Amino acid sequence: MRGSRESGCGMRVSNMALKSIQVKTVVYDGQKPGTSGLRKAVKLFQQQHYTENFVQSILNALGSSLVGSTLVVGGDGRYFCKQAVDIIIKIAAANGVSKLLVGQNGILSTPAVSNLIRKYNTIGGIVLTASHNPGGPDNDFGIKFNISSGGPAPESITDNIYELTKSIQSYKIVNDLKCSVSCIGKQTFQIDNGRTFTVQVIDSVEDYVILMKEIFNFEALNNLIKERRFSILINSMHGVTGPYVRKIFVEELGAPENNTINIVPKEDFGGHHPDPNLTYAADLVKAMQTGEYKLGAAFDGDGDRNMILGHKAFFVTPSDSLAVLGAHLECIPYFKYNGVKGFARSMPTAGAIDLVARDKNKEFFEVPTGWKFFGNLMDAGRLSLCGEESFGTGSNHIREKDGIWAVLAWLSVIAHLNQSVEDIVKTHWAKYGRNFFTRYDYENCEAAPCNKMMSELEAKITNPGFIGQEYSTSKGKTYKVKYGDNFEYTDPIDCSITSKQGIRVVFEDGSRLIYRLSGTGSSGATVRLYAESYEKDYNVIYQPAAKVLEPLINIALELSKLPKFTGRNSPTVIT
Ligand code: VG1
Ligand code: CO
Repeated sequence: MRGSRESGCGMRVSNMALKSIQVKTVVYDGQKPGTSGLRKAVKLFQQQHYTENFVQSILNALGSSLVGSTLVVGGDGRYFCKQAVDIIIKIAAANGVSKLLVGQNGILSTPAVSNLIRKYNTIGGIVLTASHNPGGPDNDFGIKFNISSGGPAPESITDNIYELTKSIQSYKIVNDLKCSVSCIGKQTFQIDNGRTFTVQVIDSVEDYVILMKEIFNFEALNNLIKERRFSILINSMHGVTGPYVRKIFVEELGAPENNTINIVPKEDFGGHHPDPNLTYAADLVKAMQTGEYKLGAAFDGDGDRNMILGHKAFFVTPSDSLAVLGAHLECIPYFKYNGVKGFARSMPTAGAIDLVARDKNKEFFEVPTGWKFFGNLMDAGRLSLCGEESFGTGSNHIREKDGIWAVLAWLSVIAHLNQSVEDIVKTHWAKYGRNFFTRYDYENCEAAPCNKMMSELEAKITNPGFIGQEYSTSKGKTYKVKYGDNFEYTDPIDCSITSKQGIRVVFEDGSRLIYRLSGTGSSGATVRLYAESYEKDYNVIYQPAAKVLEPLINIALELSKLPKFTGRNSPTVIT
C-alpha cells in the first residue's frame, strides 16, 4: 500500500507521486447500453481492455466537466464488482477526476447510488450491476452511468458513450495506484504533477437510511411491526439489499431477525436469478403460503425492484401496487410536505394508476420501458410517483426505482388503514375496477426468428385493414381491434423522440396486447408478451387473473405465431 495510515481504517495519504499512462486498446463491438446500462457475460468484461474501454468512454462522454469532478461508484456485489471498482478508480485517477465516493467493499444499491449523487451534488455515478440477471463467473455483469440528477443516463448520452466505444484508441490509467475499499475512510493520492485524487470509502447503508427516515414515519412503522406485531418476511435474494434490510427492518423497525432471509450478499446470488417474481422468488411464495406472515417482500440483485405479497401469498401485481400507493400517498410524510405532482407508468404497465390520476385530478404520463424516461418529468416538478410492471416502484425522492422504499410505503399504508394487504387491494378494485395483467417471458430465444416475428407482426398490425378485426374466443367473448402501433414517445420536457418501444394491439374494450424484445438480456433474445384487460363488473373482478386473461393470451399467440418463431410452447416466466 502506498501511503501512510493515520488512524486505524481512517485517512490514508500517499506522498509518492503516481504516474498515469496511456494504454493502446482495440475496439470491441457491441458495447451498446440497453434498457439499463451495458449488460454482458462476465467473460466478456474480463477480456483485456473491455471494461477499461467502456469506463474510459463514459468519462470521455463527460467532456471537460470531468476534470475536478466527483463521482459515486458502487454496485450490487456480484462477481467482478471488485475488479471493476479497481479499474474505475485507476482510470478515474488518470483522467483528472478529483474524488470518488465508493461504497464500502464496492457495495451500493442502485437507489443508494442515486441518493448519494443527489445528496453530494456529484457529476454522476457508475453503477456496477446486471440487476436481476444471474451473477457469477459464468453469468452476467453490467455497468451503468447515472447523471447528476441521480437517474440513469438518457439515450442521448448512452448513444454518445456507444459511439465513443466504437472509435476508442487508448485509455488513461494509473496502474500503480493501490486502493483498498474495505475500510471506511479517505485516501488521497498524488497523481502526475501533484494533482490530488481522493477516494472516500463510505458506509453503504447510512445515507440511504437517513433518507428513508426523512420520507417515512419510522415511529409509526416501528409501532406496527414491533408493538402491533405485524409480521413481515423480507427476502433479499442474496442481493445488495441485505445490509439495508438488516439495518432498516431489524434494527430500526424491530422485526425479529429471522423475518429477514437471504440477507448476506453473494457474488452469485446463491446460484439463483435475483429477480423478485413468482417464479424466481418461489421460496418467498412458499413461506408466505404458510400463513405465518402478513406481508412478504423480495428485492432484486441491485435493490431497485420489489415484489409485494399479502397473507397466504396474496400477489399484488406491480401495476396494482403502484395504483394503491398512488391512492394513499397522504399517509407518507414526504408527500404531505412536498405535495403530490403527477403520476406515470411505463407503456406496458397496466393502466390502474391512470384511473387514480383521473380520480385525484393529477397529471399522468405514459413513457417507454426503462426508468430513465421518468427523470425529466421529475426534474421538471411534474411527477411524484411512478412504476413499471416489472416490479419497479418509486418516487421523486431519487431518480431510480426503489425496492425498500416500496415496502416502507406499503407498510405506511397498512399502518394508516389498519387493513390487510388483500383487503386494501380488493377495496381498491371495488372502487376503481380491476386492470387484470399478466406478462409472459420467453427467455434466451434465438434472436433472428424473434426479430422476424416482430417485423411480421408490426406489418400485420399496422395494416389499415387490421382495425376493426374481430377475434372470438371459445369463451364467447369477442375482441375487436381499435388500433395497432409501435409505441413512440415524445418527451414533454426535452421533446426527444423515442420510437419502436413495443408493438401494441389495443381493443375496443380497452384490453391491450403488447410485444417487446427485452433490452436487458446479455445474449440471444427475450420476448415479452404483456396482456391487460380492464373489468368493472363485480362478478369478474375477484376472479383469478389467469382465467380472465386466457382468451386474450390465446389471441396474442395466434396473432404473432409466437410458438412457431420462438420454438417454445410455454413461457419461462409468467407474472
Ligand atoms: C426490464 C424491464 C424494465 C426495467 C428494466 C431494468 O427491461 O422490463 O421495466 O426498467 O428491466 O430493470 P427489458 O428491456 O428487459 O424489458 V433493472 O431492475 O434490470 O435495473
Ligand atoms: Co434492478
